[in-house]
Amino acid sequence: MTESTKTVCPYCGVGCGLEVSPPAQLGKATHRDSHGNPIWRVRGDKAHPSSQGMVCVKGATIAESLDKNRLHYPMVRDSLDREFRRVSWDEAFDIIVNRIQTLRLTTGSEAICMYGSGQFQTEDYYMAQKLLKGCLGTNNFDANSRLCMSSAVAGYIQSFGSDGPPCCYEDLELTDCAFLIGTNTAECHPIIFNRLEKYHKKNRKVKVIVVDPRRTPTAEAADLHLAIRPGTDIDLLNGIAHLLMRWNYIDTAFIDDCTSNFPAYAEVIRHYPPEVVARQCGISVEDLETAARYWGQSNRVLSLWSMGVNQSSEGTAKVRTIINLHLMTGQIGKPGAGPFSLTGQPNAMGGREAGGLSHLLPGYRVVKNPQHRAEVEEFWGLKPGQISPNPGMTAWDMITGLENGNVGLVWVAATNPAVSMPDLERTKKALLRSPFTIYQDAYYPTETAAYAHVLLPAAQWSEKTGVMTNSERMVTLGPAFRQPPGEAKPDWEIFAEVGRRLGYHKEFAFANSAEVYAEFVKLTGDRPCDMTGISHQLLQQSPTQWPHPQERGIEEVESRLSRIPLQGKRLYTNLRFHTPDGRARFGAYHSRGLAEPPDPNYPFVLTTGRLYGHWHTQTRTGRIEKICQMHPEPFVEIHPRDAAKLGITDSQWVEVRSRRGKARFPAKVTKAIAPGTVFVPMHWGALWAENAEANALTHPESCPDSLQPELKACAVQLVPVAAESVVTDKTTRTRAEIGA
Ligand SMILES: Nc1nc2c(c(=O)[nH]1)N[C@H]1C(S)=C(S)[C@@H](COP(=O)(O)OP(=O)(O)OC[C@H]3O[C@@H](n4cnc5c(=O)[nH]c(N)nc54)[C@H](O)[C@@H]3O)O[C@H]1N2
Ligand SMILES: Nc1nc2c(c(=O)[nH]1)N[C@H]1C(S)=C(S)[C@@H](COP(=O)(O)OP(=O)(O)OC[C@H]3O[C@@H](n4cnc5c(=O)[nH]c(N)nc54)[C@H](O)[C@@H]3O)O[C@H]1N2
Ligand code: SF4
Ligand SMILES: [Mo]
Repeated sequence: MTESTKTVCPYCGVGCGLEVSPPAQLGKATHRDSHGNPIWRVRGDKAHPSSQGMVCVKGATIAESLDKNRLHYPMVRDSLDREFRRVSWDEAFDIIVNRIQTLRLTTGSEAICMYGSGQFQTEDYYMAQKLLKGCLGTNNFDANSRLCMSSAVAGYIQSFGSDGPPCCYEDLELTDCAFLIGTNTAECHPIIFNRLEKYHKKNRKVKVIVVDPRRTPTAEAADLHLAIRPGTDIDLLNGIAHLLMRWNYIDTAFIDDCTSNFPAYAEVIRHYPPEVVARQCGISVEDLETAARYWGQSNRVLSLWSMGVNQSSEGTAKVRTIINLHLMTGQIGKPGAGPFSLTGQPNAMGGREAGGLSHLLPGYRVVKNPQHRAEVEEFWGLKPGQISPNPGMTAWDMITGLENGNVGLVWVAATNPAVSMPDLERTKKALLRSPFTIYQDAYYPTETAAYAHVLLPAAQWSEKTGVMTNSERMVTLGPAFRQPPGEAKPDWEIFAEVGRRLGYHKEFAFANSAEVYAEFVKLTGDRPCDMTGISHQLLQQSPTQWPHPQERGIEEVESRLSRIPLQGKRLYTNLRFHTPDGRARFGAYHSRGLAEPPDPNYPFVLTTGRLYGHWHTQTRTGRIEKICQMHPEPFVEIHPRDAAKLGITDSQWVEVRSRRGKARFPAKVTKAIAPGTVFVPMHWGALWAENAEANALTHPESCPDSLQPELKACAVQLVPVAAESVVTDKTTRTRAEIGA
């Protein structure tokens, strides 16, 4: 084969198009990794509408990670202190199905749960929903997206009556003012940042504002950087609103015709005068006024946000407070404007469409809505009442469920909770108590494998065919173009086989993922995320954005959805929303601050996040030389003033302690971090460094609406310690060595 394949990058939610060609091409030298394996060539797909040929270092090097440290065969063990033994798929399926049947007969399905991932393809997500929420009758399916964008989902639903980011990437090149809050776009959504940067450089009148306690590469490029204290976003946003109101930059016609609840909001923002807000946020009144002026004087304002907003105990309130600013100034439903949540994972959006959180059902439906449940039951051919009316366990509920004995089986797929969950000591203890853990991953070892009774080898990107949706609702097909290693199987096939063995033959009679997708899209008919016109066949021609109803149905569907236009790049262009009265709702929120504010014992706020080259828990990027050279070791960023007070010098070792645990890092003394705040990257789990886990320190306190944990802030103390070395010999360590 010499032809190239078009696909989508499996890392971040930008969703860049890639073009991949086989290692050996006639007349050209084969590119090999350090083990001599031939490496597929990757370049940007110039025809992809989202990325236009651009890629970042992660996408460009993805092929180098595909063959290293893969899990090849199903493995089982009776208890966590035993060694794994290789078994056939048949035996693994028998063991799993027996466990599930026993639990259904004894404790009931509510003791069964699955923790999945925004790195699933939509087909994987859909099969898992049908298996758990449909056939087993438990809503205990949650995904790592709970830790990622559930606040954005809750905020959109509360303000607009439905989930769904209303903007598109073209807006980056049409705006007059980009307001980036809680997002390090330059490192985490690099191609979105490139598009904005290029446009900003050419159009100096365009303003870029960045709100982040760190001076990130994103903040470096801004016209105005507001280095607010962590957890003061609502103060800032209400403070901007206060000034917009005072200076009469508000759009009264829009407020009157298209929104509700403005009076309650107006009452709240009255309490946020500039002097109070500036003090609270730790910024100057001038900077606050400049931000409000940039916003108020721009014809088109686009706000972008990600984890600095969502990962908060008031995450939903923060999202709604951003949306409020758009509503009060009429900045929505037009080119270059709108509240744009950037999704983190490559298919977090597909997960939302397929109902991949414990309170959702496929097609932007919710578990609590009786009509939604009835529609899905009927479609799946289940008896009425089969879908439980109760939202299932969230990711953190599964941990507490293990603690209190309510969970009898936990099935983890495409996520590495032994690194990425909050309060790791508690998480690991709970995992150790699990009666039965299935772990389905592409790589071995990972930190979570140490807690599994059954390991199932997953085929990953390049080895399975499926669909992903990016931040701008662009749907792209990722076709298989290589064989999976050993006996690895696509996630959806594993779920479907378990379904058949549980007796649901008809429900899981799919020959391929195109058939799975075809069934899934039918459930989106007449829904805000209507994609009934999309199929694998259509996507083979080109990626496409939703809404995308079947041609013949568009007008009919539009009229049923109160004439909300169902095609086009932007949502809400007719200024009608999915709420019962068609109006967008203002949310009226006072700032509540951090769940665990600093105090004399724990005087610093720790914030955590990402670096440009690494992806989360390093299962791929830790095996790519170029990336490891870029980011050789973990560190803690400390402001020079704080470092001087504690007698800490650059590169000196520091122990960071919270109420829950501790970790050690070399200090990076830098003005890039606000005084009183320290930053640690999340990428170094127990396999990759000694005691450098960010989540040894974090807490699980969550937003009451979205149930998303506040991974962005906890109180810590800093203690200088003697020098030592940190980075370990990668993947050769045993279970005992990683503390399992
Ligand atoms: N290179 C790389 N890119 C990625 C990923 C990766 O692992 N590596 N992961 C992907 C995923 S899943 C996600 S979710 C996204 C995350 O993308 P981002 O959200 O951009 O990344 P983070 O580094 O987690 O956090 C962003 C910023 O929030 C700031 N912050 C902390 N506390 C506060 C606060 O109280 N207020 C405000 N305004 N800001 C605050 C932090 O200082 C940090 O710079 O990245 C995606 N892209
Ligand atoms: N302190 C702190 N903690 C955080 C965050 C933070 O900002 N700070 N961010 C949170 C956020 S936003 C996120 S998204 C999470 C991410 O945290 P995780 O989800 O734990 O991170 P990953 O390393 O991406 O894990 C994905 C796993 O899926 C495997 N995999 C890849 N492809 C496939 C496939 O096709 N099938 C299967 N079965 N497996 C596959 C990979 O090998 C890897 O083990 O971390 C959260 N934790
Ligand atoms: S920006 Fe995101 S989607 Fe694009 S190449 Fe980089 S990691 Fe992949
Ligand atoms: Mo994420």
